[in-house]
Parts: sequence; structure tokens; C-alpha cells
Amino acid sequence: WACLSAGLGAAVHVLDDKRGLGSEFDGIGGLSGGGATSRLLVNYPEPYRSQILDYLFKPNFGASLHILKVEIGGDAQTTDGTESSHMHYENDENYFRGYEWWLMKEAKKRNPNIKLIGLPWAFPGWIGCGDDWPYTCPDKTAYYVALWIHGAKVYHNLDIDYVGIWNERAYNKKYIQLLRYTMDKMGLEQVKIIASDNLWEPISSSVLQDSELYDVVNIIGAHYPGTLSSTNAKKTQKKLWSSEDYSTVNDNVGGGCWARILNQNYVNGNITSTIAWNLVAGYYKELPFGRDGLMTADEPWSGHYEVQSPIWITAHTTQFTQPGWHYLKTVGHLQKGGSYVALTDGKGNITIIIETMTHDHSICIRPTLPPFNVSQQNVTFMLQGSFKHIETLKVWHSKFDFFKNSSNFFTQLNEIKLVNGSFSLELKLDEICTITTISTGNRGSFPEPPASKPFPREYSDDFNVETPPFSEAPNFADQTGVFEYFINYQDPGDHVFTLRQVVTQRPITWASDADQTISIIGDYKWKDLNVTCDVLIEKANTGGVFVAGRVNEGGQDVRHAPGLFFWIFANGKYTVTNDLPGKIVLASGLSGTRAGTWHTLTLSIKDNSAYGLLNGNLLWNGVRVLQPHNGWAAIGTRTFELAQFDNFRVQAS
Ligand code: 147
Ligand code: CA
Repeated sequence: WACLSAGLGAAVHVLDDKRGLGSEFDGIGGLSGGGATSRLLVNYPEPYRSQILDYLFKPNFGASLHILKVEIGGDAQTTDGTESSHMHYENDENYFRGYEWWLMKEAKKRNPNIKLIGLPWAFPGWIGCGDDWPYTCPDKTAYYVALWIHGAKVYHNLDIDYVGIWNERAYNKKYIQLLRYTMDKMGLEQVKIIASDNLWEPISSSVLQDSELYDVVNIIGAHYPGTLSSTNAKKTQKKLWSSEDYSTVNDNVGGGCWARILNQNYVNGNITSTIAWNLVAGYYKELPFGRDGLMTADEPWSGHYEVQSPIWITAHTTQFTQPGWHYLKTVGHLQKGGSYVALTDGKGNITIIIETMTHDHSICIRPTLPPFNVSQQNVTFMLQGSFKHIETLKVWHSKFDFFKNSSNFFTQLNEIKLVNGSFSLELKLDEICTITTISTGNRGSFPEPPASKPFPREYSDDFNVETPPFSEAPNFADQTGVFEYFINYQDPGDHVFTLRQVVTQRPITWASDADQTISIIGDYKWKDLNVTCDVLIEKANTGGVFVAGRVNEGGQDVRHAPGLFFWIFANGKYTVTNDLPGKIVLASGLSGTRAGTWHTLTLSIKDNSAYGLLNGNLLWNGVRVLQPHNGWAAIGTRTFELAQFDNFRVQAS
């Protein structure tokens, strides 16, 4: 069927290195963060967690990624959750928060050559010197980012290769210069700067107009370029990267999108690296951009994960090329649609990747895909220059089938024997072929993972972990603020180990974080449930905490999340509200609650009625809940304030 040798009458494409090579190839990557996209991955039981990591990073196994890009956590909401900063406060430094350090180490364990990139989406509030802006005190911001890179080396022996400026937000010349200066002073001269992780403009014209800026920007990174780059971008002669791309549901159209842009970003845009948002969909599916990862791992409670087509599409390029290879000058479009690229290591190896994705089967989330046609065709490739005497080539093949469920991904076909340096192919629609001298290609596999299961209906956590592997408790997905394991050394015994909300000032945000903090957990489909939690308000007089059910929105939409929220305050009052902002009050009254003492809150919702207990006694009853009908359970605080939570328990029916 596929990639079969074809007869005469085929269009001829010459692959030649005699007149020099094209651009240097910089690799294919995945992005963890922007934000909290790997949140649920980290708590998978073994062996499943290692299997997922193997599918992503292990050379000659699955996606075998060349690049891992991570968010430099800024304590703020960055699409699907918040990621922790290494400096919550100005005098605070901790390089063991969150999971990106762990992820980078797992990637490096599998592939010591993987390139690492860090990029901030948000910053802790103190960075702004009183302004909601990271460039008021650019020296602070530069020092903060350089410390993250330095900490990666000192505490984790991780060499960060590239750093960005501020995801899809403003850049600032003085800041970029200061970042370069600060990194150099700290011995981080080898770290290259990507700017500006937005569009090709205005960074390209800035760099062209300003020789000082030109000198400190190493790579122009643009997002979702639709395979094109601008005239100015090319004029800079800098490397051009699609430093964030894809963001498409990982079904087969998502795989088709990825196949098309991996080739055509170079063919059309001279773009030499493409990075997928996101690496792995490890967040509750109902959060924004659900399943927009190269694969899915969002059920640590069952161990179930899914390896979708984008993993195997990635393998078509990554297993047969490396950063540092060069594209040939002879790449392009096929006569009847589709594209081909060819790359070489400069030592005689060649890898050719061909895709014939049709329009409707390769639509990405953005930008709009202009119409084009692809039809079945015969093509001939003629190898010249260093490749003239190659006798056989390996063939790896994928075929998308959108009609019957018979897609076929990343299978090895019979070798091609070249005749006078030529070979011909009969190309069908929606196919990917890799034709290569590299013989290490391999389709890795593991036994089927466990079946998918919903989040357990009965779930509890006492947070009694002396040396937790991560700073966050499993399955809690922070949506505003940061919730960390905490030890009360002074406590007589009941609440030594707790979970504490630690962000005390509104961050310099990337999304519209709520004015309250909130961490969600459980199953979005939950309707009727009891949530119980011991809570400690730490902020005297004005502090407050809540437990909630049916929390119906999260991620970058969390600010106005509907749900049923049971609040107690340090001023001795309680409220029951239908929303996180607390604008829709369903009940209120006196509770006698105060800061500095533990209280137990219980929220019970059944059908369209709810009641609340304080320390086991009925506080309010018969509150009518007309909507929402379902959602996650949650805990949180009234403002950016310290508070603790213990003995969390949920029973859903
Ligand atoms: C990107 C962000 O950088 C990611 O963190 C994630 O939110 C991703 C989801 O698709 O989107 O931000 C974009 C938001 C809007 C556009 C492009 C990127 N847009 O409208 O073109
Ligand atoms: Ca405890």
C-alpha cells in the first residue's frame, strides 16, 4: 500500500548537498507549563509514570523529544493552573517546589542531550517594586530568572540551554540586556536568549533597528506562526523558532496538524525548531484546552494513560535527526500537495520526511488554515552529492484513516533499494513516510496500561508526609495561589503536617487570577457530595477560608467560578456563596470563628439543597442550590493570605 515503489511518470525531486546545506536544525520539543499541564502526571504510580516518561523522552522509543521547555513558575494561573515560584517572597529561595525540576531530571536521565528551555508566564508580586509590571525593577527580574537557571545547576545539576523573556507579553530592551549581563556575571554565558515568545513582530524590527538588542537576542521565537515567518524575521538572520505551537486536541486531526507543521514550519517559514504546547495533557480534562498534549496522562488514580498519534508523528522526525543536523537546500512542496524535508548529519546520513496531510485532516487550533488540495501522486527522489552512492534506505510509515478505524502509526516497511541513486514512491493521502539511512528507529511499547476509571468517590488526605516527593499534595490542582505541604513544629500533635496556602500578594499575572485562592480536586461530574476539612485561618480579623463543591470553572476562567462555597471568616461570620468572588450570597450569619484556631468545616450538597457543619454542629441548613449542577471539590482562601488545611475528605455519590 504505502510508500510503495512507483513506476514511471513521477515528479522528480533532487536531494543534493553539493551547493551547500540549508539551515541548522534545532530540534522538536514539548512544553510543560503555561500552566500546570503536567500536574497530574507526577502522582502516577510506577511503573506507569516511567512508561509515560519513556514514551516522551527515551531515545528510539517514542516521541524521543530533542527539547523540553518548562514554565518558570510565577505563583499565578497560566492556563490550567498555577505553578510555584522558587521565590514566593523577596527573601525566599527554594529550588525544590513544583515538578518541573523533577521532569527535567527525568528527561535528562533518558536523554542526556535533551535541550532545556525556561520561560516565565507570571512573576511573584514582589518583583514589581510596587507595580504590577516586571520591568519597573528590571534588575530584580533579571536576577530572579538568573537564580532559577543557577538553581537548576546547583541543586539539580541541570544545564538550562535557553531562556525566554515573558510569555506572549511585553519585552523590554533594558531587561533583556540586564538578563544577559546578570547571567554572564553568574557564569551562565552559555545560556542563549529567545525573544519574544509572541509574534514575529515587533521583536524582529526591534532587533533589526537596535544593534545592542541584536547582540543579546540569539533566537527569534514566535507562537502559532501558521508555518510562516515574516520578511523582517528572516532579515535578522537569526534562528527562527516556533517556540510554541500545536495546542490541538490529540485526536488524529491533532496528529495531522502536528505532522503538517513539523515539515512545513521549515519548508514555508525557515523555522528550525517547533515546540508543542503541551508535552503531556496531565490536567483535569474539563480545564481549558483539555487534551491538547502530545499524549494524555490525567488519571494518576487509575494509572490509565493514552499514547495518541502525535507521539508517533513526532517519532518520524525525532528518531532520525538530531539538533545540529542541517536541512538540505532541496526541501519543498510536492507537486500534488504535501511536503518533504531532508536533513543530514554532514557525515553521510540522510533522513527524508514526507507528509501528505489533507486540509481537513490537519487543522490546528490556530491560525486559520487556508484551503489547499492534496491528491494521490507518484514521486521520485534522486540522491546526489554525498548521498549519491547510498544503496538502501529504511522506511517508517504512518497512515491516518479517518473513515474506518484503521490508522497505522510508525511501522517499519521493507527497505528501499535505490537504482542509480533514485527511488520512487506512490503516495496516498494522509500519510507520513520517513526514509533514512538511520537504522536505530524503534516503536517502543509497554503492556496496555490499566483501564480508565473515574476519580475515587471516597477520597481523603491528612497530609501527614514527613518528606514529600513534591511540594504539592496529589490531585490538588491549584487555580489561584499555591498550596504546599507544611510542618507546624509547635503543634501539640493534631495538625503537625498540613497543607498551606502560601501566596500573600497578588502575583504579576498572566491570566485573570481570582482575588481569592483556590485549589480544586476530584471529578468534574460530581453533583452530590460531602466535603470536610479542618481549616486554620492565619490572617487575623480579615482572613477567611472556604470549602466548596460543584466548582464548575477553572484554569484561566477561574476568576468567576460558579460553585457552592462555604466560607468562615476571622471576624466571627460565615457565608454561603454561589460563586468564588462571593458576590452571590445564599446564606450568612454568625459563626464565632477566628484566626489562629482550627475549625472543621463540612459542606453537604444533595440535589438542590445544601447544609453546612462547623466543628460537627449544624451551622446552616436548607440552602437552595439551583446551579451549577456539577463540578470539582475545592479549598481556598478569601484573599492572598496564609491559611492551612488538614484532614481533607470528600464523599461523592
Ligand atoms: C498560549 C499560551 O502561551 C499557553 O500557555 C496556552 O494557554 C495556549 C493554549 O492554546 O495558548 O497562548 C495563546 C493565547 C491566544 C492565542 C495564542 C496563544 N491566540 O489567540 O492567538
Ligand atoms: Ca495532618
